[in-house]
Amino acid sequence: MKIRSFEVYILDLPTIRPHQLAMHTITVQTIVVGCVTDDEGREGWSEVATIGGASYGESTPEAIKANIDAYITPLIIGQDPNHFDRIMNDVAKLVRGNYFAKTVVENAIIDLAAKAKNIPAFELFGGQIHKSLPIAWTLASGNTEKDIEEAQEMLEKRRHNIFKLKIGKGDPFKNVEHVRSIKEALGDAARLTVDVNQAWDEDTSNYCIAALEAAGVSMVEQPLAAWDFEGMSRLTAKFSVPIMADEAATSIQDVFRIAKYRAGNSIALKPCKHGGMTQTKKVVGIAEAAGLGLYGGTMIESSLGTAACAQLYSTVSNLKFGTEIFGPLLFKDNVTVNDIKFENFEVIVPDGPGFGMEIDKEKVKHYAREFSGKQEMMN
Ligand code: MUC
Ligand code: MG
Repeated sequence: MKIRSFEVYILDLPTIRPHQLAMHTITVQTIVVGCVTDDEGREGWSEVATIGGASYGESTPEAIKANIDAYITPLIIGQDPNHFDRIMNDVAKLVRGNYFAKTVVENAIIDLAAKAKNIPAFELFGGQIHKSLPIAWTLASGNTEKDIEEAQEMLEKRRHNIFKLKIGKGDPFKNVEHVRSIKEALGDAARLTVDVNQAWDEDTSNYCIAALEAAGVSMVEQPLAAWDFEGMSRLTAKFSVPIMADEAATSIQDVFRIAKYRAGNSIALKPCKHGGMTQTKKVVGIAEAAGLGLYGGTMIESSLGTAACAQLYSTVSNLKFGTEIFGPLLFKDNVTVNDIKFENFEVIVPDGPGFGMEIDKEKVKHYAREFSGKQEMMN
């Protein structure tokens, strides 16, 4: 079994409503889809999502595709997909950083290797511990009344009872009032967390986190800039509400530093940030050893990327904060034939071969940028 080709597509998927973060409002989400083929004609598919071009992180969709095409694909052609860890170790010797690009590549190879064995990918990571996982929804319409209505609808439908509020954009003090109003309206029926996406300085954080704690918020994600480990450390020591590292928690070395200096007492996992599934399991190990709480994070992937995250998170024994892999529910359309199921406040982990998803090539074609010149697999 040998890798024959690797193709990368950039897709733009419209969302059902604007999704407002500190640095960008998503109306169309850009995902990067990878397809690996082997010499027997099998395929493996993968996806990572990016937010707001270069405004959220350094890995833009265009750079992910360019770096895979130019630097990673030549290293993996002819390799045996079953040895994905060895392949990615070899890639790491010649390609620095580029975690999102490495995730596209490793995930597609894993999907292929698992499908060839006719097993779900989680079997390659120790097997499934959870068949379903608690699932948060992000309220990010930018309007308090709309957010309350949306949350009440989710509670009634028994789809979500954990809500994350994106509060990095605009006046921090008004945003704290926004959180307080939502908490008052929902009461004990829901758990509320907030994500600041690096938008505050330490003084603002000191004031606002105290107010959020008093309002009954149950977790504060990335209040300070990703580089500010010392500030995160001081906030973690000062407050009893859990402080989560997200943008700061990328490489396994960064996560080790967070653990060592307690620059946050919990970690948002995202395979794309860490460089793939194998690296994510190492992050889990560091966090477990250091007693850090874990969260099954998202970059707002569509059904394909969400399935991969769900499968990996299902192998983690304790996700203290549950997951937020709601991406497929925010898109008007998805790129797989089958959908991810959400019921009873949980996401059901797909358990078919590979990531358990069947790709819809017509949809990939439809949403892909610059389709001309695509290779035979898409015909
Ligand atoms: C982030 O920063 O966590 C996850 C959920 C959401 O609404 O935005 C993302 C990114
Ligand atoms: Mg976050």
